[in-house]
Amino acid sequence: MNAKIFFQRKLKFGKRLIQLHHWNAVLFLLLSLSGFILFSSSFRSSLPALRVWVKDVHIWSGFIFCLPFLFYLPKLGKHLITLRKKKNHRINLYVVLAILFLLILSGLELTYHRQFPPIVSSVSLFVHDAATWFGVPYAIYHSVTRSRWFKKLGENKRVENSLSEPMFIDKENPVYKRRTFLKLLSGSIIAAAFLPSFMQWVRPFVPASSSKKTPLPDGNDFSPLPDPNAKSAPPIGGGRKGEFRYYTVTEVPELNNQNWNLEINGLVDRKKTYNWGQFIQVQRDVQVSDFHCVTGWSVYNCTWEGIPLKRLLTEAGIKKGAKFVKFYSADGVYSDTLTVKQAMMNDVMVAMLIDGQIIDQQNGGPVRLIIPKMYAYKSVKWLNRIELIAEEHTGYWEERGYSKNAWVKGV
Ligand SMILES: Nc1nc2c(c(=O)[nH]1)N[C@H]1C(S)=C(S)[C@@H](COP(=O)(O)O)O[C@H]1N2
Ligand SMILES: [Mo]
Repeated sequence: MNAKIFFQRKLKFGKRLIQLHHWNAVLFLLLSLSGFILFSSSFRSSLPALRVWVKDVHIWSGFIFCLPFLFYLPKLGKHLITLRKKKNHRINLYVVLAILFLLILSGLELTYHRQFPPIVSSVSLFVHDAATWFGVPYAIYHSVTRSRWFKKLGENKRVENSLSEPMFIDKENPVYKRRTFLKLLSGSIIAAAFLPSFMQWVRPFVPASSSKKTPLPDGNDFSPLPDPNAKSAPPIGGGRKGEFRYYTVTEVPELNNQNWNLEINGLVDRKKTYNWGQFIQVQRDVQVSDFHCVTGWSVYNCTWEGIPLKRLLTEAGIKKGAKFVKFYSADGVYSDTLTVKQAMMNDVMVAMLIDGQIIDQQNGGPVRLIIPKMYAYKSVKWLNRIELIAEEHTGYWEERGYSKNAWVKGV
């Protein structure tokens, strides 16, 4: 082939790659921003309805993001040939492709996570997070060090080459030294900016540090504290594995003997209000179960101690017309419902202790609902009222787009 034509084709190929690359950059930015909003707990509480919408945006941009990637893959071989003399560019390409592959694969699993057992989703979420923690700072570093502005700063015009020419690098050249220094500097600045939130993410996965974790200040104040059952302390489940991500759509309520009680009313034969002193007298059971959030994280082997809901409902006497059970939170906002049949499942529990300790304030204490077979958006925290009703009530998250079907596959 004529050398000139060959070179022109190569240029055209390069231009197309650059166009693809720009699309990728825009989509990657959109994905990072929406992903950050989904990850951040402050957005979760301040803009709850936005979250469901942002999740859709994230998933759709993820799908669109795959398109340039699919166009590119068949051309990968050709691209690698143009890079054969640029080792650093090749390494960069492999790193980026590996990150994208992991992000896309885990992202697909998370999109269709209901088809998989929760442990698979836990792994996917971990991979998705880890690839993001590595990929986003890397992408920022990449776009900074390849920007025109940065290159000017390094005054390295003579070192920069066209796509095809072999790179000549003189490591003693002051321009090269300056550029390397600037790269190191920007790399460190970017890494330092991400470090604090990265450490926060990584903590639950480091066994030694999670046990040393100082508990959050607890604004709840109840006395006397319940004596744990022998099966709870030490916990028969051997202690939970994993960390809760504390979620709330409101301020965290501060509860105590005065402002908390548990009401059972609506379509029941015997309405009942328990104050704290009475409530801790009710006979409690202990059960070990896993806790699954629909966003992909789980806490395994929780030893819960509390009152089976069935026992409370049977005591209150369910009237004929009652078809649903509505659960209220002391936060005044959150609620959810089960059918009476679901509410009578043996493992639905009004829980008061976890692993032998009273459920803390952030975790929904003193009393929260536990429904092991369903996603945790059903398990109302700061539970203070159980009402038997005739017509279905739509729960907080279901109203905002979560599925009414909350069954966890394979549990
Ligand atoms: N009152 C109240 N209960 C709630 C929520 C909430 O925001 N408010 N979030 C639900 C969701 S989506 C999950 S995953 C679990 C989280 O429990 P945790 O905050 O103890 O980890 O609580 C559920 N119960
Ligand atoms: Mo959740």
